[in-house]
Amino acid sequence: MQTHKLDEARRAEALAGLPGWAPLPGRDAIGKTFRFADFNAAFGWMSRVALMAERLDHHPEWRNVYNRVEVVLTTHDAGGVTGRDVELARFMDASAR
Ligand code: HBI
Repeated sequence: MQTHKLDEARRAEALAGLPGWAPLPGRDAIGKTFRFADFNAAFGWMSRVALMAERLDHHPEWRNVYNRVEVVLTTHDAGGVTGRDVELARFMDASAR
């Protein structure tokens, strides 16, 4: 798995396949806001993502307000966005459907 920072072109390529994800101004990170039917659906999804995050040893920064979850992904060890962020973002998208 990729643990080195993606260059500009590779990050753009990865983002093109991740609808709703965008680079965050002022941070070397990507972000997306997920919306669910209610708090129960939001927290259920967060629980599934948390189990995967532990498996991957790669963890999100996130903030939950009722049915909304604001997610920031970056690889602190690499100082930027890596393949690990892309992998977790893909899992988040797939498990939110
Ligand atoms: N999660 N997002 C993210 N970024 C990291 O660099 C990271 C992580 N989870 C665990 C982890 N690194 C470990 O390798 C140690 O640094 C704790």
